Amino acid sequence: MPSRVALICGSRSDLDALQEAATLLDELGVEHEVRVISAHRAPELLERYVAEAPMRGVRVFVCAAGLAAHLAGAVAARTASPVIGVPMPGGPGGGLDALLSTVQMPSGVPVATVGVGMTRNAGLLAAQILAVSDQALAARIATFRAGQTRRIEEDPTNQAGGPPGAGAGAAADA
Ligand code: RP5
Repeated sequence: MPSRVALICGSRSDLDALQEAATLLDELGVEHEVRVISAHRAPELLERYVAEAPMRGVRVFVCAAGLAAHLAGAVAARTASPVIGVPMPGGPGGGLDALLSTVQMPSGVPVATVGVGMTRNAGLLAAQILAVSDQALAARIATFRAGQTRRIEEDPTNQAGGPPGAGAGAAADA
């Protein structure tokens, strides 16, 4: 199946965190591909990747990067497809540095920015964007959301299954 979401990070050091977005997309049945491409160390590769990914079916880009986090902005400069930025922690600003680098885009080139390190939310937002024109996916997301609500309602102290929505099968167990 062709990839519908591109998950890109700026360094191998971001990869484990980005995997949480991949896991969420797996749970929702959304095809995706993962790449490590530094906007600073490999700008030409990034340029080629952004140009070619839509031909494989990619419709949304998720970009996770820390420090001077220009990855999402560099991708957004090269595509009119939706770009979701994930500022990564680890820099001297504890992620605030990356947050500002990611979110403060100039007028005309938006990046939808999620919270610091919130790769899972980025995956969910990517799925929600695709679901605007995919009723079956919209139904799976509704099931996912109902599941995390139900788990809270059934266990008000929220002890049983970890954080709401966490864990394999979250989309399927509602
Ligand atoms: C950014 O700088 C990366 O996205 C990563 O979050 C951070 C550190 O990268 P490495 O020095 O670990 O490759 O470009």
